[in-house]
Amino acid sequence: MKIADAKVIVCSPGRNFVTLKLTTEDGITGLGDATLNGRELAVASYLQEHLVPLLIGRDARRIEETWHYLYKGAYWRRGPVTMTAIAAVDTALWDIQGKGLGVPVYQLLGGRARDSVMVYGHANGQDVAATVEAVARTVAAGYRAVRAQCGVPGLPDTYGVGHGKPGAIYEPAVKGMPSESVWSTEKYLEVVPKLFAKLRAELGPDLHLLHDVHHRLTPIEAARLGKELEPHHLFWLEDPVPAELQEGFRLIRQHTVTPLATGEVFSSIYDCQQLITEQLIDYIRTTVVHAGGLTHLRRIAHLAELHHVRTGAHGATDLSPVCLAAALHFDLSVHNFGIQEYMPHSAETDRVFPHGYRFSDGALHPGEAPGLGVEIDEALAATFPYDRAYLPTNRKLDGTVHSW
Ligand code: CS2
Ligand code: MG
Repeated sequence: MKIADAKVIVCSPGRNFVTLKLTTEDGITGLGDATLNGRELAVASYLQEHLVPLLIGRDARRIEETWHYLYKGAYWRRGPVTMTAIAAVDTALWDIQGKGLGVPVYQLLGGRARDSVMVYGHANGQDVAATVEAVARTVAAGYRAVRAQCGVPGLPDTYGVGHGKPGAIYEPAVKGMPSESVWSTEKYLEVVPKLFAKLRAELGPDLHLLHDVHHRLTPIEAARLGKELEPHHLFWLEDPVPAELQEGFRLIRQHTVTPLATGEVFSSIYDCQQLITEQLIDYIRTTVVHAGGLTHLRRIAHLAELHHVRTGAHGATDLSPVCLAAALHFDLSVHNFGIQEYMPHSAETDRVFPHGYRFSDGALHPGEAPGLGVEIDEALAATFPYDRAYLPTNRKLDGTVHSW
């Protein structure tokens, strides 16, 4: 079953997505997400210029061999651009394999390890009271797990909350350039424990509560936050510190039993090897599109399983429905699944990527269609051309550049 065609599709139905579409000589198509938010065209060009010529004529069924051919064959290993491009090829090959055999991809990955995939939704508000209301609304919509982010008094905007204008969370002052946020660790650390005390008191003990620090603290600051949140029993505290220094998590661990999650920006098992083997985290957030596809993500999950670490794949809206579908097949089949992030895509995005996954009762199911269960409407995609956009940048109150 040879690959006859490989097409890189860039579209922007509300935000930019890069999709790889492979077609075999007998007409089976497979899709892979290749979206790297804010750096999309680097991956599109890596695929178009460097991988497409290698794919034509290859046997689409040799998924493991192709992964190593692209990884080792590049000589230059790892990195988000390379690993996102490899992920796209790998995901598309799993899709083709499933369609060729007439089964959903999760059946190829060992079958169902559970009935459905518990997801967490997002809720945010300008202040504590508004955030508590937003979480209650999310629970009323059926979620059993909710990530809560709250505005910080004294700061004009905050990660996950923005300025309060719906649909314009990160709208830049100059179109096509990055927006700028302002940060104060002191002000942030004042409000977050108050938010979770209120959420627990109002919403009871059963709801899973999560929070994303978005890489902004130092280990000792994160340890203080983790300790102060202990009475409120978080499901996890996410990205408390930037994780390039994996051993930095040791210090947080020494001080708190609040569960820790990290890994959405990691591109390979080597970014989290120490975090996993030393049991410095509880959840690994690597996902299909940025960590080398289903083939590599399963390797990470298997290492994590040996060390009591569960999965909690990234699922923000900058990961396309192709990635979400693939993530659901992974989540359904891997033994040490923890939770899946879920932010519904915009109506335009859902129209461009018709899919079979469905939300009900706080969980998603990938559906029973052969392959991944997601397609792309290329004619519709072509009506949404690429539109350059950056992620925001962040500065402390004195102007020092900080992690966003
Ligand atoms: C976030 C993301 O969903 C999350 O946990 O950290 O929203 C992240 O900021 C974006 O995916 C970046 O592209
Ligand atoms: Mg995050």
